[in-house]
Amino acid sequence: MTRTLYVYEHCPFCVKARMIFGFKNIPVEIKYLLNDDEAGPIGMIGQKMLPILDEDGRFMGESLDIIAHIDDTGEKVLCGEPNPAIEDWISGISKPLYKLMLPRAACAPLPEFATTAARAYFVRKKEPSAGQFSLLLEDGTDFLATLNSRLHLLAPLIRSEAAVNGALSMDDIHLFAALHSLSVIKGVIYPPEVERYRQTMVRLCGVALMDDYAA
Ligand SMILES: N[C@@H](CCC(=O)N[C@@H](CS)C(=O)NCC(=O)O)C(=O)O
Repeated sequence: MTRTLYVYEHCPFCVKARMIFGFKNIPVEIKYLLNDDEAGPIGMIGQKMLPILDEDGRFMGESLDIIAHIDDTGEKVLCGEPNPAIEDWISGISKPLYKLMLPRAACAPLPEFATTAARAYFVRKKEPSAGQFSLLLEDGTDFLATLNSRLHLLAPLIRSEAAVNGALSMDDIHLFAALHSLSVIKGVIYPPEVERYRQTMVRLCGVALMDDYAA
């Protein structure tokens, strides 16, 4: 069986799909598409949406479907119970995260933005909902303060650096994807428990953070 996962590096849904392969040590080829490549995804699943898993020419979209499908291959690893407080924490940061992450991702040297046209496509598509990127980049102080204070509330919820609730669960998928998005934002301060969790998750799932591009 040959597996290819089509992704954008900045995309949290793509991060989620990538994580399950790392957790389970299942080989997969990661391919980055340009952000303005509409024909590729539409040709595979009928819409311009990543992630897409290609298994020997059979295509599957939707990150949660991909995760469930791969976790059902061999022994399951996402066996832990979710904690509603983690879901609440993630939804509590979604607005400041979205506003700060998108304009920074758009400036980062990510493979989906390898051409000027691909980067411009992303900006054109996201600005109507997020706001003008140049303005968001100029004044994000309040959003950043909110994120940093929320991170202090996350620290006591982390029961183990290798699994937020003590045993790997969907909460780890959702939480690490949010922390991955946060990693492109300069000035985010991670309490020690959160930092240990981030680094351990990188080792376990094999998905690198964007710290090096933080702006
Ligand atoms: N429900 C989908 C959502 C995936 C999604 O929203 N992907 C975004 C990237 S973060 C996308 O491909 N949007 C189309 C675009 O960027 O043009 C999933 O979980 O897989």
